[in-house]
Amino acid sequence: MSTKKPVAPKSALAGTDTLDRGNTNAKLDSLEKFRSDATEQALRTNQGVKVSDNQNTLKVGARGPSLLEDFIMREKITHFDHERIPERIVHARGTGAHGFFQTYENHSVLTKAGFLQDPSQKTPVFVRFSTVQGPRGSGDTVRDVRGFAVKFFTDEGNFDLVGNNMPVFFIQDAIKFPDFVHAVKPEPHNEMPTGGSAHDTFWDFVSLQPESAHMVIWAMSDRAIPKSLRSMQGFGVHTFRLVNAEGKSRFVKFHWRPTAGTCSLVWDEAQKLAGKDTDYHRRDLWESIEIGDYPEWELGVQIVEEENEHDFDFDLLDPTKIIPEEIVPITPLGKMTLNRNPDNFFAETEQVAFCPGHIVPGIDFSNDPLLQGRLFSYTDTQISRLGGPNFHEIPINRPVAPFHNGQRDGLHRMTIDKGRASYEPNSIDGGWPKETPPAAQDGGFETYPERIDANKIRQRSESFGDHFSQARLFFHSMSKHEQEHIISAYSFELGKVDRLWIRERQVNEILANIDLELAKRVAQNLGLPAPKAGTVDVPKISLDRSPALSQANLLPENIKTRKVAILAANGVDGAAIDAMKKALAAEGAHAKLLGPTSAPVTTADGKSLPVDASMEGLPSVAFDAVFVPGGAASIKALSTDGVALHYLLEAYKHLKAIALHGEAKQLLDVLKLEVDAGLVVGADAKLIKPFFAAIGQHRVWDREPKAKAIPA
Ligand code: HDE
Repeated sequence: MSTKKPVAPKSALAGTDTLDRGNTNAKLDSLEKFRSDATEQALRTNQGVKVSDNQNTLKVGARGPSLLEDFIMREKITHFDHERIPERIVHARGTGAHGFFQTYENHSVLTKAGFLQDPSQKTPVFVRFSTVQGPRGSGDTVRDVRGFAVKFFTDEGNFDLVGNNMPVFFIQDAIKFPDFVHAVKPEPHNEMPTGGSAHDTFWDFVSLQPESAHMVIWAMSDRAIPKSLRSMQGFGVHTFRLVNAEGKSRFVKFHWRPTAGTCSLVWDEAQKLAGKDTDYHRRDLWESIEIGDYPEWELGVQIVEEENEHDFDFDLLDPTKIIPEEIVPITPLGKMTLNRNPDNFFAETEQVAFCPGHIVPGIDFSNDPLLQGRLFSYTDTQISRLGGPNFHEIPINRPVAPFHNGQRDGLHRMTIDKGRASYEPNSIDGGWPKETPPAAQDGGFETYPERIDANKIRQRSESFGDHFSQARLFFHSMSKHEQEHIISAYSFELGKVDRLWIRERQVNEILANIDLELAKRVAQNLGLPAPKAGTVDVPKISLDRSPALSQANLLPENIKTRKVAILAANGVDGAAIDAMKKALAAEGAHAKLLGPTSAPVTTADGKSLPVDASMEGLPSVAFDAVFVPGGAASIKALSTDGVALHYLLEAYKHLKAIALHGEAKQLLDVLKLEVDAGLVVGADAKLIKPFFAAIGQHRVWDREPKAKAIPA
């Protein structure tokens, strides 16, 4: 419930003047003038006519028929009839935020891209995170790949880094994308399932297409159920080029690393959240930004010199492969901070149009055949989604750099071009707008002149032929609990596949080539005979393990942004609540006080404490940890309150840190639980250290075998 009074802006169109866009660029004003605020403004039609009655259609008498003449009602209904646009064919469910990017230092050795030169310059960005499979209204926490698309509004034009939270992809050639998407999308006859890949057509396709093996194991890992959007890594996936002012090109892979660490939900938690809070991820992002807890990511690149292109046991152009960080470490470039929520979901998050082809001088493509196909697809899809070729004029898509060319007209053209010549060369408008020759800095875009001498053929390079060694590397790089989660995920998904031969093919022809033990465990869970050997010779690669792939190694060294539920009933120890809240705030973590109902609770010393919500209103799945303060009467009440007991058991099952203070220790007996590394008991000061240490570990993985016995 908001208690804030709305504040009127200085002028109708100046609503954002006071907002920190993290932007030092005055050119952005051209974009901001599209932002509108109706505070203290009269209700008017789209033609600017003031409306006197917005309640009644124009009628012949109070009980008579309506008149076609009512232009106000017709304008309103006509607009309403067309308020939906086609959702994205993939990545339909998304959420966006504004922010800025700042380079750490001058990277002119690597690239001439202007936004990577001056550490004092803030480049505005708009980011859209998404799931891939589900429609716009689907749940946030389903098992899926997440889109991670960033639009940099640079002074030299827009640069879109349209990536995912996984570093590889399902297919190697763009021509297979419609097949893949048709297979993963809900089945054509009944439009099920919504927001997941646990169905026949997906597993039919991937079991027939071994190049998907590596990406599918990522999708069956914890990476596919991220804890929050701010705790996801991002990857450009393809190999790109960075080109410096001397024209020297290097291959790069882009990486986003969250400062909040990389971690995930547990599966039961993710499934429950999909029902209890469909908006879980977008709410977390929104609320973090509203309270000034700005999510941040470091942008980095893995750099490969041109002459080292062929030094690897995979092809740099193959998007189903990573360059292990142990072989080529990441060079940090700068940091992105998201600090402002959109004003309007539709105008900004829905209408934003990304395209991997939006690049600036100093960045260039590689010949990755998946990337090459994407360069066509994104502009094409906007034409039907956003209704024509002028989508770049929609405020959220407009570059902050000026744009002038001979492109005119078309649906929804907004620019009123004054020139008479919409062609080049011309002598009527003085030859303007003119080309800018490429130059070291600030010149026109020039493609890197890669030499190619080859035949025109439809063929996949033999160097793309190994589909299993990196899937194996991924599995072997996981910690024990991560491997168990992967086994469970394959078993769950394949268990939903009706056709036996698809289950068998995935186990025998894909999993057995990744790892025989993995295949045997999944076979056992599906009641299939265990495979005895793989079906292909998987090449031995230079690395057996890549620790950088395991999320167990990607946690931050703090508990910043973590959320703790405090459970209380009448008679609670108020001082214990204060002490815990203070200690959490000092670490940048957040606490919410929850009672049996939404009514305030009374402390043992008679104070009335307002609660943030009832325990049912904010279930344990919405938190990282639970604290139960003492107070004899409060603990007595909680001991017989089914919702409170379920709260604690569920947090325990989801491997969360739980601290039982003072009399709350009695709950151990009631719940039949034993103290462990994350279930701690004690008095204030003693309790805080182990409790915070457990929160810092994200989840109590050692508890997992025991927690299985707790009913879901
Ligand atoms: Fe996309 N993808 N994609 N994709 N993709 C789209 O463009 C496509 C691929 C990604 O928040 C579409 O505007 C093809 C890889 C993100 O608005 C469409 C191929 C990666 C988003 C499209 C790929 C991505 C999209 C649908 C294979 C990670 C959401 C709506 C050649 C590197 C962007 C739209 C947003 C969206 C095509 C594969 C990431 C149809 C043809 C690989 C994050 O154009």
